[in-house]
Amino acid sequence: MTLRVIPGGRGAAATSGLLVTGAAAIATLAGGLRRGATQDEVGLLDASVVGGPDAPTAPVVAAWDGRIVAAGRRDAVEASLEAAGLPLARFARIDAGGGLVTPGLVDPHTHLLFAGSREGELRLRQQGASYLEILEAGGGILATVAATRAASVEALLEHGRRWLDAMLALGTTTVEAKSGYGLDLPTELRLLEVAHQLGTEGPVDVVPTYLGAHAVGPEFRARPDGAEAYVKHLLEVQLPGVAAQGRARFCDVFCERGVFDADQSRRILQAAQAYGLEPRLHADELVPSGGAELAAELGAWSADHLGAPSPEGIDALATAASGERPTVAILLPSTSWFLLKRRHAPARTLIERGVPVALGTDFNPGTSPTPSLPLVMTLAVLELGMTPAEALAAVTVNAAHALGLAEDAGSLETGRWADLVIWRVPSVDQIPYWPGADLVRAVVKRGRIVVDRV
Ligand code: IZC
Ligand code: ZN
Repeated sequence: MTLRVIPGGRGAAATSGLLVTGAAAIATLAGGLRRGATQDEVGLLDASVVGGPDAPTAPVVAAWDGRIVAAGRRDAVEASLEAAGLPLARFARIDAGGGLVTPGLVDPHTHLLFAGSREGELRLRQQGASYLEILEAGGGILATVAATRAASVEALLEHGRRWLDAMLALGTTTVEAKSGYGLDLPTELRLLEVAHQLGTEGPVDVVPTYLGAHAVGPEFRARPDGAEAYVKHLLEVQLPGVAAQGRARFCDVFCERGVFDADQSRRILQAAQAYGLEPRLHADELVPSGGAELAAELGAWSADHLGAPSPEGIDALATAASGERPTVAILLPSTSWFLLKRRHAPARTLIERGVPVALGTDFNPGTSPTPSLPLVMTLAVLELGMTPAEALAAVTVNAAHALGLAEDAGSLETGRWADLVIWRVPSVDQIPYWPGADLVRAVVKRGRIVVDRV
């Protein structure tokens, strides 16, 4: 059995149909954003109750022109396709081989683009150094900034392709990618342009986010008013440049004690909103910093990390959760794990309070060098106390909502992109159960088979 990641981009999108048959079950994730008790509902179509994967009533998914056109009982789907003027003869078939079928996974928080690596920091942490101490000493984000500024566009593209391929082979079909390793306008623009280009190349969709406020830039750090001077530079130079370039959809800020405080984060995100860049935040990753409160106040698309939110911050997210478009809590357990933390995000409290929870890899060279959402699901189950079904909803429908892609990604419903994973295991519970294993049988992106291990 060989792994094939099949190249090809948007232009090669399917012009006819694909029918996925032979599934043990299909987790459709239909029905919209999950919160509270519904976080645990995956919309399962189960073949075992209708006579097995090859029964005429077994569940199938049909795609046409890159979008889902039907999901349900095979006999009913086939009849509806014919009735809609889509002859079955125009559908290629793919056999799920008794595996589970889910939507393509959505990774809503990555720092995809960087140069270099930071394995030395792991040793420093084992010896007792903290994340912020390493940053203050000129390591951490600043080390990656130096390497990234020196990297060519070609090198960044090559790096991006390498890791997007790795993510795709693990089931991820849509990725958010932050800038933030430039901290000057030319490099931030270069990172956003590369992210955009990678998405255009496909097959993985890439959503670029501007994160100029990832750390105070090296040119400003020696000054007594360094943080304020850098915020002024962000507002007067970087933001107008990023807005004029037009690649970023979102603006993110690392709101954390010792990085940007809540007041600075508010000013940056409000200025970004005025340019049409929508807010999301690194909130309370390490200590309570007012990040969750600010995310709720601004109606941010997401509050990310939440390793140490205040009780008031949780209250604010819970209040926002009853509104029309709640702020999604994007939890990143591979980061707290890699930072040797014993304390993780309060996933159970958030779910019980009705806050929609998503999960991401936080892929980055310092605190989470893993491209694997299935591994993150395992950590969510083992360390955050989430159920496998809650974790699956967190990397599909809720992650898509957190990126403003609810109409396109995250569920197997009519009209969504035909992005799906065929797993080599038959149940949702088995995805987090096999940590680090090779569980993907095939991946379909916009109706095309792009990974095929059959
Ligand atoms: O490079 O350290 N937390 N940003 C905020 C990171 C982690 C990435 C890094
Ligand atoms: Zn991050």
